[in-house]
Amino acid sequence: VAWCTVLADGSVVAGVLRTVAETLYSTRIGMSSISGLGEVVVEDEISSFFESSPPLKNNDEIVEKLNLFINNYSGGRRIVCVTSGGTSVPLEQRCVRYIDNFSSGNRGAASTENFVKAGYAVIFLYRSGTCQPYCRSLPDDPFLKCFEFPDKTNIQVHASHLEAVKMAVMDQQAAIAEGRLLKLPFSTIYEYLQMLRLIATALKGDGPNSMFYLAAAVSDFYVPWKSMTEHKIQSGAGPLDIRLAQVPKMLSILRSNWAPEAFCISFKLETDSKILIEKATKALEKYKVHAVVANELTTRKEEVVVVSSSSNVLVRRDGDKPESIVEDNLILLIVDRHTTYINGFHA
Ligand code: PAZ
Repeated sequence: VAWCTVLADGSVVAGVLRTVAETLYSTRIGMSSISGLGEVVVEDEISSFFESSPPLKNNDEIVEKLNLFINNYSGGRRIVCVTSGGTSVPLEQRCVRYIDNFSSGNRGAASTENFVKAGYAVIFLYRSGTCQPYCRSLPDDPFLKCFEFPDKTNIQVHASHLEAVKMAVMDQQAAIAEGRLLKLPFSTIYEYLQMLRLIATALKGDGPNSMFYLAAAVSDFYVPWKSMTEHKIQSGAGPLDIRLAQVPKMLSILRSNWAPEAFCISFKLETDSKILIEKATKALEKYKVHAVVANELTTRKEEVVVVSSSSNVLVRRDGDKPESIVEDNLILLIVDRHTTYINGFHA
């Protein structure tokens, strides 16, 4: 996981980075001596993570939306949960500072568009403020750059953005009107994991027709809610030491308990290309997912490798076409694998 700190003052950055390193060390040596890697799934750890999490504020509303969406779209049709963006880790209960995981949300948004095109209903579980489906070709600051005022009583889309705005509005409205897109925002690691569990539980009845496509960048470490200070951390006391606990690996429980029949694709991001495939292969074996999409930070928009038990397939964007994106070919491959999985399931 690529860590970066999003903290208000520089002194905190140093403290947090030191803490991450310390935690890595203590986790490997101490807490998880069973595996030596700190990644053994202990159901107690998972239960205690959820029990100690601040409850989702809009839990009932999310469940209602999910059930409505899934029931509308039942009848053997395919449904995918696409996760997108990075989770944040608050350092204070009344959060002013937090640690963040890098992800623009571009992969998740582009993949969502392609899944809708392929006939899937998509539950888009995304980090608030990250890239949205159908908005990728809009300028970064759409409201300021897309519109103009010919006179004080009138507002219109600037001619240079007319096509992009028209397509974005039309495609998004069509996907929502056809009941093919449900967007659910999260910010923190607590919200993300609780919402993922709600979605998995709601999709259980869809068996092999459902898919998890886990492109979100999820924190490996967090500050347990109960050991977190309530108020803003004060800088007067000098350098900051925070102990980060390891987030229990939910992928195993997703596969074994939450949605055991669903097709499951996870992602592996590395910055060192030399270890990428080895790490992805280990994740494939450990979490028993159906494929791991391996990508390197700087080349992630050009190519990915789909690692599975049968083969490792390099998927590239079509370099001859400027508008081509890697997700066009990636989703074709994933949909094809999902079809094989469903057919094998019913055979
Ligand atoms: O969101 P984005 O388009 O900027 O990047 C996508 C990605 C690199 C976050 C995704 O492809 C990925 O690898 N997610 C999992 C990251 C991880 O190993 O935790």
